[in-house]
Amino acid sequence: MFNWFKKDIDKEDKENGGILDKLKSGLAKTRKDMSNKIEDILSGYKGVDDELFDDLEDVLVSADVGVGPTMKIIQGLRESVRENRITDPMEVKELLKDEIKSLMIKSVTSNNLELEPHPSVVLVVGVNGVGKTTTIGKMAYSFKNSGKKVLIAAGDTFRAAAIDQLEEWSRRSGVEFVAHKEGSDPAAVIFDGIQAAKARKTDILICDTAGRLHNKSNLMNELNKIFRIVDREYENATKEILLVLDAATGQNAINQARVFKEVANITGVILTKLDGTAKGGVAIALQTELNLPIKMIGVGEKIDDLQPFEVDSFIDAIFD
Ligand SMILES: Nc1nc2c(ncn2[C@@H]2O[C@H](COP(=O)(O)OP(=O)(O)O)[C@@H](O)[C@H]2O)c(=O)[nH]1
Ligand SMILES: [Mg+2]
Repeated sequence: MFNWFKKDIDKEDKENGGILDKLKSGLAKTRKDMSNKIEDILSGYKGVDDELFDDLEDVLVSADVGVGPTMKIIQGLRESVRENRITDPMEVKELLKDEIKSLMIKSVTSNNLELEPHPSVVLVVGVNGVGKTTTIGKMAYSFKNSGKKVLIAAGDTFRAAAIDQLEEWSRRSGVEFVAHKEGSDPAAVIFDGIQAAKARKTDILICDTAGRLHNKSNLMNELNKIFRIVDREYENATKEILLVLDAATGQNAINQARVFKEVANITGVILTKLDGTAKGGVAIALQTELNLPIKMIGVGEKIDDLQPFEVDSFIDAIFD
């Protein structure tokens, strides 16, 4: 498994306030919403009955967990309450957390980025404004800090500003950068990125892409050209196709994921902007309803505000 951080996630990192602390503060809005509502419900009941389950169901659905996953979670919860002979409503919360965790874990094979063996190529896709370029900057920084040789390719050639923005991130993260002029063919940029990666013995090539999602066939055409180049020119590279989604868009993020999943073999999701939203529950829907592994999460705009996704710590952070 690729060692994402130099430090263990559980170990306190005093300099930046600790990874778990940052996760908790990044998820504060979701926690406030989800956890408070659940506690209000549980404290309002004297026993565990059907009405309590219905109320919990409403909270999950309103937190963008999705109707399908919510049904499964509540069904599982009912069974485990029965099996464990739980009569105190306050004990239901831990069981609910366990249900969500186990459903998430069994819905995907792994939440780890698969970047080895090197060389590897990471294609970053998603609609405009979700945080692709920012996330690439954060990833580049993180990979570089773990000792990797990284190169980024500016495959969003639609606006000059997008190329400049990525160049700025490459400067900040201290990694190399390949770009063409505004308006040039994105596939040609990726081609050059691959040649440069080979020549420079790069471990990880990260490619930005344009996010103009006019319609499905347009999206398919743009991505296909890039996929063909990568397959032809970098056949043996380990590949990740990461879909970036803005958590704040809730159901919209789910819809975008459906479209991209139909078009491309998405290997993972990066869920951004969790710090500004109470809709963190979309992570549960993405992973359990669409079987898309969340691989990383964005919890702020700074260069170190990107974390590997881990079911246990994520669910603990939104419930405790
Ligand atoms: N608060 C917050 N803002 C983010 C995060 N990720 C990206 N952004 C902001 O989202 C905006 C759009 O990001 P950008 O990378 O340009 O999106 P792109 O169009 O997909 O490349 C920028 O203002 C970023 O600073 C995050 O995790 N948290
Ligand atoms: Mg961009």
